[in-house]
Amino acid sequence: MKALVLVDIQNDFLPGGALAVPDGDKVIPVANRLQVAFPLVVATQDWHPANHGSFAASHPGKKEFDHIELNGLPQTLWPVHCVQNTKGAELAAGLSRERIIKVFPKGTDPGIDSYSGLFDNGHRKSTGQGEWLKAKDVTDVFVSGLATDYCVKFTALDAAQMGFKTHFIEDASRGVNLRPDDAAKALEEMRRAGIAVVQSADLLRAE
Ligand code: VGL
Ligand code: ZN
Repeated sequence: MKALVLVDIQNDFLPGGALAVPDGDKVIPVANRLQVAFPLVVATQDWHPANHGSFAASHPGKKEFDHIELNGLPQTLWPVHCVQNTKGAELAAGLSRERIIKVFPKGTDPGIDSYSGLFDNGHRKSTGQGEWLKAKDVTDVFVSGLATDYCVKFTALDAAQMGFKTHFIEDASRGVNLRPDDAAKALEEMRRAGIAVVQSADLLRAE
């Protein structure tokens, strides 16, 4: 059984959003085409409380994109984004919703970030997504969305670590690229972990 995992395709990660990913909106039509090619589609949703520890605003004297230690873990400080029950946290308006059978929120604990849709950054708590997919007899996970160099990469790495045959859909994803080569580096890191890099056309052709 194959599952499509749509990572954080939310307003705040689109151009004009609080933590805009360059060309982030370009993944929406690709994600919509892909959904019909999969028997199972799930999504993750970055879902932070307003005082989340990953926000620069939660640390007086610190600036956006500074690096700190948050409860023993390295943490990049982000602009306030994806605050629960705000417009910015909603899934992108253009994203088809009919086939998404479950949405997994993450990053809800103010004390720890969660780039991966499966575990928090300290691997202390599971979101339940990996276990849920296993219970549905999913063997192959296809990860796409925003952002390649953060939440997409860590979701794919955790899926591979949990034993799923994991695929990264390159053209259905975009990177933040705080440094210009971050997305390219993420791709290499995923490859080294045994994750297959594929294009949406390869998957749609097979239909
Ligand atoms: C993300 C930074 C902070 C992401 C989420 O979805 O890639 N990046 N929160
Ligand atoms: Zn976040």
